[in-house]
Amino acid sequence: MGENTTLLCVPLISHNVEDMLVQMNRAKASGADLVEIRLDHLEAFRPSEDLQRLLSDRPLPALVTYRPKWEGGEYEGDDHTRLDVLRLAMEMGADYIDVELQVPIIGLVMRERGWISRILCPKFGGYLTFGTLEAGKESAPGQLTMKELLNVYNIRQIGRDTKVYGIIGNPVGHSKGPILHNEAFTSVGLNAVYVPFLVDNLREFLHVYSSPDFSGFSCTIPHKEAAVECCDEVDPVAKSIGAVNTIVRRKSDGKLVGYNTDYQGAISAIEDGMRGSYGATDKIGSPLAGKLFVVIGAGGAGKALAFGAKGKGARIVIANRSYDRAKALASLVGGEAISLGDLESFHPDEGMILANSTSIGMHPNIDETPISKQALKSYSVVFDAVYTPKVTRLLTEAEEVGATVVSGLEMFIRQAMGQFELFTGLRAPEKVMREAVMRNI
Ligand code: NAP
Ligand code: DHK
Repeated sequence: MGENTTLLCVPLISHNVEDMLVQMNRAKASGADLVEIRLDHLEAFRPSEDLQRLLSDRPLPALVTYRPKWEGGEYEGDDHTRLDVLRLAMEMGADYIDVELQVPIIGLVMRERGWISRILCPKFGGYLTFGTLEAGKESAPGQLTMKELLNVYNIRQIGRDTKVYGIIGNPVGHSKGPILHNEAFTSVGLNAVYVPFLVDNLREFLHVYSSPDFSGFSCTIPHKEAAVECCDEVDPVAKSIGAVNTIVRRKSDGKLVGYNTDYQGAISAIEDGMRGSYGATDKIGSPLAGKLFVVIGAGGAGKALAFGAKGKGARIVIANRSYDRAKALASLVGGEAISLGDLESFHPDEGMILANSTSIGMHPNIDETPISKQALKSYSVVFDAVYTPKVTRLLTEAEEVGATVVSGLEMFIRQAMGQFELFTGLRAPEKVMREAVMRNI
């Protein structure tokens, strides 16, 4: 991948000169190209003395900014004084000064929606992007840290011909996708980057980002169902599930093709869990065949699990908070619908399989669980799609009553491996992807 010329700038927002000088050295050590000295954050600022101390022997080139309140800064004085100070900074050797209306234009968008402007800056010839020394040290909302820019997004390697992939959702900041896919791209030497797209309207997003450079997307809540309608073609299984979590821009004709890798991820994880080990090789027939497979939830993940288990010959029961959705999904897979309340007394078989596909128990509500420990005794295998925390209360209690448990993390890794192969046509680097997730979960 080619190098780029975009500069990495660490914003310094200390309230005194001593701390600003300490942060300047930390910025140098972090790999930054320059620092932004935000004079408007300094308390008891003495222009001549303080600029002298800040600019002499500085370890990095300095952009001097004196941001007024009316532009989101802290300075409340008159503008003539402010501009005089910036002139003084120039005379004292500042490498750059920031004047609100002056070129070069440094086009950056604020907050989570603007993350892509800060990461993809080098791809579009951006002059500069900001990276903070740590979270909480931002000089404007939406700034990423130097570590994220360098180590997660490999920003030094992004160039004009870098292909862009990403996760589309709302919210999207929690996703581990950028960590996992960017490490995978790097490990196979692909000139590509995977970024978070905070999106409200999927159809509008796909219309705006219609360039072939935007090569593929993961879809999460709340866009999986809408994605079925937004793709030019949809894989038959994804169409029957009614949920797309992977969109690929076909190289030959630019068409958007939708797939669902959630169901493969979840079902293969459960099968291997039942065979006693992940990645089991004796894949002769499915251990799900003939079993009673109870799905809690009827959303995107629930549909994937129900259709996936059905395809393996299991008998399906859907339990859901909204009973009408349980009935609709059950009828699609030739199964039975029950209410959440029915779960507690539902044990027509021994050795049943339970799969939670609701967000119950997901961080921060980690004390919640969709079913009592007593009722869990009727299940031999329990899967939880929730993977934050890695071991939910449901899985903890299932293990305590002797069930085999399968984590949503295993589903997440496997659905991502399927996506990687659809994105790139290459075999997924499983070891790299597993280690990347385990380091960051
Ligand atoms: P979704 O389409 O919004 O479906 C959410 C489901 O959860 C619906 O059936 C909903 O019931 C039910 N639900 C939500 N809050 C509930 C509550 N407080 N009490 C009872 N039921 C509740 O979401 P999704 O895409 O299927 O994702 C669901 C969960 O699976 C999320 O936690 C997501 O993180 C996880 N997931 C994990 C992976 C993975 O790779 N491990 C992949 C996909 C999803 P109603 O129908 O009544 O609204
Ligand atoms: C979560 C899902 O539900 C998957 O279907 C997506 C996304 C990835 C995530 O990165 O959190 O493929």
